[in-house]
Amino acid sequence: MKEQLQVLKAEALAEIGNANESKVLNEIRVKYLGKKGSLTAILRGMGSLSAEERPVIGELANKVRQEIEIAIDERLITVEAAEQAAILAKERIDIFLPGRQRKKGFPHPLQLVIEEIEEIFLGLGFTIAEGPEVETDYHSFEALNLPKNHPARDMQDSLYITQDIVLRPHTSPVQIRTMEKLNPQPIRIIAPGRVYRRDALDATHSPIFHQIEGLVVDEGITFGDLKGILTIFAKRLFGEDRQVRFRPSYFPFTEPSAEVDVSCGCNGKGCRICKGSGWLEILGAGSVNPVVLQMSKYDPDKVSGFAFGMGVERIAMLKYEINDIRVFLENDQRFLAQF
Ligand code: FA5
Repeated sequence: MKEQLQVLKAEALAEIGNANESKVLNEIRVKYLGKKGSLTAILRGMGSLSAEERPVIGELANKVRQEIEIAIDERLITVEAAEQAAILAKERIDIFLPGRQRKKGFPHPLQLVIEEIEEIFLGLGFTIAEGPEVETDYHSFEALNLPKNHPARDMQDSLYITQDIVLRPHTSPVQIRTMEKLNPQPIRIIAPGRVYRRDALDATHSPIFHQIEGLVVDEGITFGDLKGILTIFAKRLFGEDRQVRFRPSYFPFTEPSAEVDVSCGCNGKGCRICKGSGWLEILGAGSVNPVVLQMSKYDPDKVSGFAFGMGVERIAMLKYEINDIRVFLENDQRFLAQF
């Protein structure tokens, strides 16, 4: 039995010496010292020993157990240190590696144009108003002097939700909502927002686009005020050197009505953008029709006003010389990143 113990010790120490992984050392511990291990198996045979031999073998067995345990623990220190070093080497952070660049976001060109126009009008004493995109027929048409069956309703081929509810085809209903809210106070607002029409998508039309409405109501407001404000606006937006011209037009909610053009950047030479005319159309406008004032309970004998409405996409196209409205909807990063 003594010999068996010596052989077991020699085998165990040799295995420990060869082990290079902590996992293997733990397996060796179980193999020799565990409940079902070889040392335990030898000790089970002690019953057959004489009373004198038993304590001698018992002591030897304990010593062998201790020596194997110490050898495993010592070897573990070296092996675990090597394992730790290997992990650190593998996970080392290279602080000189250049970082990954995150792409910065940027505002949409339409947003930039809306903000620029808002800034100009805020500087002229206007405030910003809003209205719903899902509107009543009354606010979209009737109160703007476009009764049911009025031929001018064809001007905006609209998207109806029910007979009386419509996706607003222009921002003009905000005129009515503002008059209802502020009556009888004077008004000086602009109202930017999204509008919807049954127009097919092509280079210059979109079924969803943006307008900016304007409305001024006060005592003694004249067509001259309208010309003054819109001339200042056009020059601030396109450049002081530009000319502004007012052409007679028709809108049921304004009387008289005008369409406003700004001279093209080609200086009348005629180019692709103005299609050779030297002028760019930028908005519709006019003195508020007294019928409209009256319907919203402003007294046309006491106050008068002017209103205007412009298409944001068309203005952005003129400003940035873009010849296809669809690029605003496509979200191509290469296009959007230019602004
Ligand atoms: C109107 O919508 C009037 N409400 C404007 C107005 C307001 C006049 C206040 C007088 C007083 P119009 O239908 O012309 O007008 O549209 C105004 C602008 O919207 C046009 O000049 C154009 O720039 C733009 N627009 C019209 N249809 C489209 C479309 N399908 N896609 C992009 N822009 C459009």
